[in-house]
Amino acid sequence: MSLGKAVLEGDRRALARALTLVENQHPDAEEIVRDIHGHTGHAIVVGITGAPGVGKSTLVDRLAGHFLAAGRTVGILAVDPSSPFTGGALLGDRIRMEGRGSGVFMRSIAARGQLGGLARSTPRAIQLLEAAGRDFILLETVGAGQSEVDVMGYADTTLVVVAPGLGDDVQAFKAGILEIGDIFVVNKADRPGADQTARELRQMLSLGPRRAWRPPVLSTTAQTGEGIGEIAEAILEHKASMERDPEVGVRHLHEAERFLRQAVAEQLADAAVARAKASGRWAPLVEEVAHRRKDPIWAAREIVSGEER
Ligand SMILES: Nc1nc2c(ncn2[C@@H]2O[C@H](COP(=O)(O)OP(=O)(O)OP(=O)(O)O)[C@@H](O)[C@H]2O)c(=O)[nH]1
Ligand SMILES: [Mg+2]
Repeated sequence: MSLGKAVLEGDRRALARALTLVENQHPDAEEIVRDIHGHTGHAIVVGITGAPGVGKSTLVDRLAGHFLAAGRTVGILAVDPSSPFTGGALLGDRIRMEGRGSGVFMRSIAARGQLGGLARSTPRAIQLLEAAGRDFILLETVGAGQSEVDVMGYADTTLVVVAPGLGDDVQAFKAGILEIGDIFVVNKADRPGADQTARELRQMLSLGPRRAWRPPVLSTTAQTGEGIGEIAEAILEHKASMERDPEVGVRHLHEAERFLRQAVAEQLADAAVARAKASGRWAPLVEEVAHRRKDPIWAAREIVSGEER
């Protein structure tokens, strides 16, 4: 039986193997994704982002527990843009999550050093979890950099989590996080200053563009589970609101176009780089760019055209 088929039948070990192939960008991954593609697109993908230590994993764990109790299945992806440095923390996360039993499938995926690696592997990992029959997919990423914003582009609903005392985070909010949030969560509501942080957030949001969906600011104490039900409700309300939105069809087309464009770019890039390596031009060009003898854009032209300049 093919790995894709086994994933569709809910085989957890097959799912784990397929995710590893996707993460490593193994050539076989393409075939698996092709086999399962028709069985994807039904799950609710929830992105959870925010600065380190605000309580994202605790919140994810509680949300998973909430959905499980409602008889739904959950897949969790911890997306780590800088894995070589935080592998230890993720391992701790994983152990914590596995306490939830078989209704939850938890997995972390790392960048593996390749540029754009996460942009490639994240949507495929989501598809695998969908094919494996997960109703909700929770996607945790750290921070507020461009790669996190990109990863959150794959979520239907994005939760931006903050903790009392915005402080340095205000800077992060300028970096586009305010725009991507569909639901704002002030976690650690048991700590002093939580109400003020919520007020500050609401004020910042009121300055933003008017959208059909007004992102709510909700408070939680993830450690005790306080406020988790409201978050789950807001996620479902956001989904319903998106479905009522007449623009949704257009957005799906845009999304499909973005995926297709990305897949074309990847395939062209892979072919051009392979050709340059085969002809022995790749390593010298890398060297020339490294020593600033050649501009990367010109070096890329040479690789794409196959002609020496
Ligand atoms: N007081 C308080 N502490 C909390 C709450 N939620 C989480 N914490 C604690 O905050 C710390 C960080 O929680 P995590 O869930 O690991 O935070 P995170 O955002 O996933 O962290 P990174 O993945 O490392 O960015 C842990 O010690 C939690 O126990 C809360 O509601 N109140
Ligand atoms: Mg975490």
